[in-house]
Amino acid sequence: MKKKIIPRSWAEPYRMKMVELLKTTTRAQRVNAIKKAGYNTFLLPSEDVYIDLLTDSGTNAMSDRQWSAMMLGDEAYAGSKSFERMEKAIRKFYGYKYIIPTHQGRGAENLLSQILIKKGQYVPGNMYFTTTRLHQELAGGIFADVIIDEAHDPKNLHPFKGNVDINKLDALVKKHGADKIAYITVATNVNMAGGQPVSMANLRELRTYTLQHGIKVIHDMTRVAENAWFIKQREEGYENKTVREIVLEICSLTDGATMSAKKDALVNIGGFMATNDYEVYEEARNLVVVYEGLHTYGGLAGRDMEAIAVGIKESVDDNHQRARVGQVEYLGERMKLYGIPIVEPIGGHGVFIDAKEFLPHVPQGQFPAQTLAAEIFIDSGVRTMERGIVSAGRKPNGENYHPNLELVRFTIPRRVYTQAHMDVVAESAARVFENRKKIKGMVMIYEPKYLRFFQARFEKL
Ligand code: P71
Repeated sequence: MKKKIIPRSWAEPYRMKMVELLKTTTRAQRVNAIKKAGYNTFLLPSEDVYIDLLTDSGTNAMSDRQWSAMMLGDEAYAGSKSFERMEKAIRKFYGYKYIIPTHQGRGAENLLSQILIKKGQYVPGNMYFTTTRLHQELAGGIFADVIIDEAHDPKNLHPFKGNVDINKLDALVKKHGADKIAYITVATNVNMAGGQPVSMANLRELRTYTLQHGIKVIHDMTRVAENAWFIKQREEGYENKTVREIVLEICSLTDGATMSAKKDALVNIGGFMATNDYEVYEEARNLVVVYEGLHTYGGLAGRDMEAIAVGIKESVDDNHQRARVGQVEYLGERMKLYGIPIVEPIGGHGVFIDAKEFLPHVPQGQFPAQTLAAEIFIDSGVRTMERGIVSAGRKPNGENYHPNLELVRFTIPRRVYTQAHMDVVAESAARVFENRKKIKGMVMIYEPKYLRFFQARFEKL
C-alpha cells in the first residue's frame, strides 16, 4: 500500500498561554473506574480521564480575547449591554433578525418545539439528534428522518452525506399534507451521521421546495462553520469564498435556528434561538421567561454572552477552521493507517469508529459501541462516547430504535489537544483493535426513562 503523506498545513493559528495539567492512571485504576461507572463513559469522574474526547461541547479552549471580553460582562438583570453585543454578532455573522438567548442548545429546542409544533404534526429532519427529537416528541410532534440514504452507510464516500433527500420529504408531504408538517430541521454538519456536511446546492433546492409548500426551515446551526469549511473544500464555486461568507449564505436559506454555542462558537456554555419571523419571536420572548430567564439573558451570565460574541467571530475565520477540521482529519487518517474501520469521509468534529465492523461478533443487542468505548478507556484513559443503540433510545411506544449506525465517537474539543495527543489516541484504538476478538458484549442493568445514554449502567457478559 502506498503510504499517504499527511499534510501539515493544518498547523494551529494560535499558541499556548496557559495549560491544564493532566493525571495519568494505571490500567488497574482504569478497570476499577469504568466498572464503578457501570461501563458508561458519561459516569466517569473526569479526574480519571487522560484525554477527554467525550464531546466537543463546552470543552473548547477560549482565547485571550474571549477571556478579556468576559471582564466587560454586564450582569444587569434586564437590558444587559452584553446581550446587545451578542445579538449584534449573531446578526452580523449569521444574519438572523431576532435573537433569544438560552442556557444551551436544548433550551432553544424546547422553546422552538413548543411554539411551532401542534400535537400530531410531523417534524422531518436530516437525521435525528437526541435532545432535538426528544423536545419535538415532548411537544407532541413525530420525527421523520429525511436524510439521504448514503448517510446511514459508514463506508459511502458521498461528499455531502448530511443532505436532505427532497424525495423523502416530498413523499411525507404528499402522504400527510403540508399542514401536517410543523417545519423541517436542517442540521449543518450532521452530528449523528459522523459530522457530515450539507451542500449549498441542497440547501437551495430545499429552500425552493419549502417556499412552494409553505414549510419553514429551521437550522440546527450548532456546527455551521465546520460545514462551511467543507463547502469551501468540496463544492464547486465556493473555493474562493470565505467561511464567513459561506456561513451567512447558509443561514440566509433558512427561516430560523437553534444553536448550541458550546460547539462552533468556542465557549463553555450558552446557546440561542433565532428567527426572522416576528410572531415566532414574540412568542419565544414570552416563553423564555418561564424556562430560562429574561429575554436579555436567557439563563446566561453577561460574561457568557460576551464570550459568545467574540467566539462567533473567531469561529468563522478560515485559518481556525483549517486547523480545527485538519486535526480531526489527521486523527482519522492515522486510524485508517492501522486498518481501523471509521466513518468516511472523516467528519468535522470527530472520528467515528464503526463498532459493528470493529466487533462483528458482538450483536447490537449487546451494545458493541458502548463496549468498545469502555475498552478504549481501559486501554489508555481516552474517553469517547457511544453513538449507537443506547443513544437512539426508545420510540414513544416503548420499542427500541435500531439505528443502522453503531458508532464510537472520538470528539475533538477545539484548540485543546496536540498532534501528539492524537497519536496516543490512534495507537490506543489500534491496540484494542489487535485484541478485538477477546472482547465480549454487555447487558444493560439500569435504564433511565429520558436520554438513557447519560445514566444507563451495564455489566460485562
Ligand atoms: C454533543 C452534544 C452534547 C450532548 C447532547 C446530548 C447527548 C450527549 C451530548 C449537542 C447538540 C448537538 C446538536 C447538533 C443540539 C445539541 C444540544 N451535542 N444539536 O454532540 O450536537 O445542545 O448540548 O447545548 O443542549 O456532544 P446542548
